[in-house]
Amino acid sequence: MTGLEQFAAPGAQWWRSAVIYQIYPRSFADSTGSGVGDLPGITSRLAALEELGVDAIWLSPFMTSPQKDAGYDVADYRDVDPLFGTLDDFDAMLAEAHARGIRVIVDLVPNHSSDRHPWFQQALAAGPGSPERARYIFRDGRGENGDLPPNNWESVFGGGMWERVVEADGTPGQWYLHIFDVTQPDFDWTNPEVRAEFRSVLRFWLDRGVDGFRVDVAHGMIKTDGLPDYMPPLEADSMGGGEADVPYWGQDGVHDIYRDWHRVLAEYDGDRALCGEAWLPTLKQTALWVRPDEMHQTFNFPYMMTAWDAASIRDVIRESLAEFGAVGAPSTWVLSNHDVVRHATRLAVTVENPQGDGLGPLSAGKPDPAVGLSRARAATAVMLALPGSSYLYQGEELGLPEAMEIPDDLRQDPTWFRSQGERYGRDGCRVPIPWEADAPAYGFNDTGASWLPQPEEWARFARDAETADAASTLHLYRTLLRLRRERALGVGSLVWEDRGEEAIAFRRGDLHVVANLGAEPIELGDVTFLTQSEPFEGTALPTDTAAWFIID
Ligand code: TEU
Repeated sequence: MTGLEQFAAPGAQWWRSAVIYQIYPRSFADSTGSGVGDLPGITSRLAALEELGVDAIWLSPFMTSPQKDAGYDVADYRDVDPLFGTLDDFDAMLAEAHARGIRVIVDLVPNHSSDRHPWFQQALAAGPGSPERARYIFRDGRGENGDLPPNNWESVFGGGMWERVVEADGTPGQWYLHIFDVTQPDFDWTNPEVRAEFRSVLRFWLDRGVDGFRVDVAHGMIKTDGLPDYMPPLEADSMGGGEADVPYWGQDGVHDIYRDWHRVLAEYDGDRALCGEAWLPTLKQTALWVRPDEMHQTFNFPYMMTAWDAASIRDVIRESLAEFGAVGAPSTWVLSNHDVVRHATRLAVTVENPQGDGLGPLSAGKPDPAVGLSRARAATAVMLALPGSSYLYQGEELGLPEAMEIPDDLRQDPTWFRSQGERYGRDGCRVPIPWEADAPAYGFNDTGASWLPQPEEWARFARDAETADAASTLHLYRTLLRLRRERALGVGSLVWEDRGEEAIAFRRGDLHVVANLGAEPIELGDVTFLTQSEPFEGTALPTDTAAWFIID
């Protein structure tokens, strides 16, 4: 038995086939009217997700944080930030989700903490050579007076990866490493104390009943010994795509950490799962994160980053099934998240747009929104027919595009600030989502406040408007998810079919799936449609359209 056939038992290990919906708490639903979403807001809107038909939700961080990187800078791993509510609110949300048959995954950020974390404050106070400093990566500077950074690494958000501190006596002192913002110091994961602390954090949330963790920067926690100089090649993107050996990405040492965590989760009932956020250049490398004793899932970023081109998409699907299958793991699939341009926009951008650059008022290559939306709907119709687990990002079920016209003075992403406005960053995919066409803030709250401005034309994407429209993106998602469940498409294998160079075509049992990425219609013959990504007459599949059908 090879590949995915072995996972044929429905219900076993839910994460192998689950559709997992990413909630970005600050932009989902706001119960207080502050302009930032919160946990009670999520609880109040869970019915909509049950109706949509997802198996689980993943919540981006809601733990105590100064919010310098939208919560990916955690100051207390065991509490809820007052912005989002309380631990009681979390427990209530979890109970309500479970009552509706929805599992809950929380985001764990172990690569770095906030500089407001007590450990980092203690490290600053304790001084060079102390056990407190040894929890982070402090080094003396280079040069005569130590005023040059310890090496030449560059932060993912722009600028250098080191910050010099002022010692307790007021003199310029050591430097600390931060892969991301200066407020996000990296932990030293070779320190057993750090390992023990995170085992305890895992248990804290497992004891509360969470079903698993999405692990942030799961490729970054171990750095090459000696921290050697390294400069990314110019053509590389910010997450290390295309680079072979980067001293802070994908180091072998990370795997021990996940083996350790695997054992912690295995002590708990109910198939708790780890999903890694590991940006790696190849699928072969990515699959190392999900060997049988490590994580359960890892994001398929090569799939997400594949251009709208039939041959490339067929290849990445084939390779994903082969590489993940070879280590006994399900493939995952994802088209959008809070770090990338929404796929209803991205798939029609007409120039190169490196991940993390985002799109803003002055960007080149802005897409035709109608083309983007058709491609996005077709892409999702392909994705939800694939065996394995799929991730959805809040708002994509409404067909939301990237918000491309956010004024400069309202931007929030540290990428924008650290690159001096050269990269717009990720705010455009993080705008609060619309619920009601005619309500303040489109029903995000009842005051109209919103931490990022909502585009004026978003009324037509509101959930209530789409509920009333049988041809809406929301109805398409509901139908795809219902059929996927009825036909147990999350498990099993696929058989490729030939519908020409410009098509993605495969069969799942008697269900046929075809997407047309070419300029000419594709004649499908005598078929009965189960669903079409875009309604069309007759049996010729139009450009940028996908269909699920049975052959008569
Ligand atoms: O992202 C990790 C990561 O390497 C990238 O996605 C990166 O943030 C992006 O490419 C910048 O252009 C995770 C989180 O998903 C992201 O939101 C956080 O900012 C980051 O970690 C730091 O915690």
